[in-house]
Amino acid sequence: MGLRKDFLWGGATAANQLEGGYAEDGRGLANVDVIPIGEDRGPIRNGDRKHLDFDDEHFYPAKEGIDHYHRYKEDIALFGEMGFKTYRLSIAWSRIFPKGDEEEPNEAGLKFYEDLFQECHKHGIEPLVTITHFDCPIHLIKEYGGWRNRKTIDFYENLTRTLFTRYKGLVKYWLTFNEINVILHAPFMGAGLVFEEGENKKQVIYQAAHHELLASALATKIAHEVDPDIQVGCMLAAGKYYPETPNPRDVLAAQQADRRNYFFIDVQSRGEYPAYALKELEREGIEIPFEEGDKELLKEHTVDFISFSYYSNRVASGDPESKDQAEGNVIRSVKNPYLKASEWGWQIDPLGLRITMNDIYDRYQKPLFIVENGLGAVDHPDENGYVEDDYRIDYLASHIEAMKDAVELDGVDLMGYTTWGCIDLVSAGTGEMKKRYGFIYVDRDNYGNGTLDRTPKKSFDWYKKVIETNGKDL
Ligand code: BGP
Repeated sequence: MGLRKDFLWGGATAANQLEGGYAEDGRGLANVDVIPIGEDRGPIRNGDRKHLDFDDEHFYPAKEGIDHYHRYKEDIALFGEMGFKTYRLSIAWSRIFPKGDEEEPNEAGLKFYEDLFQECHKHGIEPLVTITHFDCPIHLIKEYGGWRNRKTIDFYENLTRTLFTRYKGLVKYWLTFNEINVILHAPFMGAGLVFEEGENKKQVIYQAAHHELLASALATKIAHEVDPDIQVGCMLAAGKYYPETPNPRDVLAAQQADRRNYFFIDVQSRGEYPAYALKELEREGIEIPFEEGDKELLKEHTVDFISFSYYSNRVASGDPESKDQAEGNVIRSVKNPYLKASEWGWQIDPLGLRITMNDIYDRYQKPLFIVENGLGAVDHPDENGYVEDDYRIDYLASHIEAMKDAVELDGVDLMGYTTWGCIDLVSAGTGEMKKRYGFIYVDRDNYGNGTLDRTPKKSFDWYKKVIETNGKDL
């Protein structure tokens, strides 16, 4: 009993939130680069405002991130010191194909990740790589409209074939799209979508989603052809919906909200569009641009495992009266009166992790991988830069406890657990540095000031012990 002997403990990051070096070694501009900090962030992320270049009025945190591009060796050494078995990171598409539609890749970009993967292996760390984590070259958006255009599948195919071939033997675990369901809530960030005035957004979103789902299946096919040892996963911003009350109206609302979320994974894992989605889209006059061979591609190349992020479960109400809303990971929902919340209003629900794991495992019966979980908080370093982050330790310990229960008491097959933002990085939601998740403090403020020095926090030693004891000593 207990977690697998080869349980993959580690941490997770995303290229655009930590690398910096946005214009170095031939890298092109991406959607995530041009999402500024401040009040314009929301409308731009949502695709409601066209903003495809830098301007002097804004600060763009992704430009420099935490300078991981130049300091990755130091960072990976610290991960190694904690005993990480895996490190989840993402590729910046525009480092490999600066515009996205070139035939030949940029060697300097390929080399950067090759060196980084080798560095991981030097420390006994297995890379877990997200191919696109909210990342689309700007040129593809300007020229083709991002994922709304079916041609983007060809460019992604070229990207993935290049990656699988080049990194054969170096990377075993791949994820095709980070939080694929985020396309519903932040379509510019999720899929490079910018809306024209008056167009049917839902039509554009589901058309783009169809293209992403095909691209994901195609990548899975190519990965297995290039190297049968590769395992490919999908990635969901998870969080089960509780009905607000036992009123059947609320129960139905929760079921519908769950389905809207699971739709993507239903396709990626079961290989076909679920009946409930086809009915809803038909009712609303949304057309999915199926072409010959699409159904077979989806059916034949389903994912090997299901990965997901978990920050909190959600609440649905069938009552049309508006309710108190809680903030959350991209998605807001009705406030749960039984839960406390983080400084950013995200509700904290460790038991919900067990509930979500059971729900996903019941639904798909494939191995699960928790690839994001953590507490965004303001840290207060002492004069030596040391942070006593007991609040973070408490959060993580209670979630790991619930995760172990799902494995040991409920029988869920779990491959691993990577905490979000294992080193402080830029927040995807707010663009801030002060919202920190890391075991390692980075001296950097919201507007790019600070030495960028790295200092392990109290949680660093705690997590090291957790890994050493395979989750026994919390
Ligand atoms: C997920 C993203 C991450 C990450 C995390 C925390 O949605 O996959 O990129 O940022 O949430 O969110 P935030 O940075 O808004 O606190």
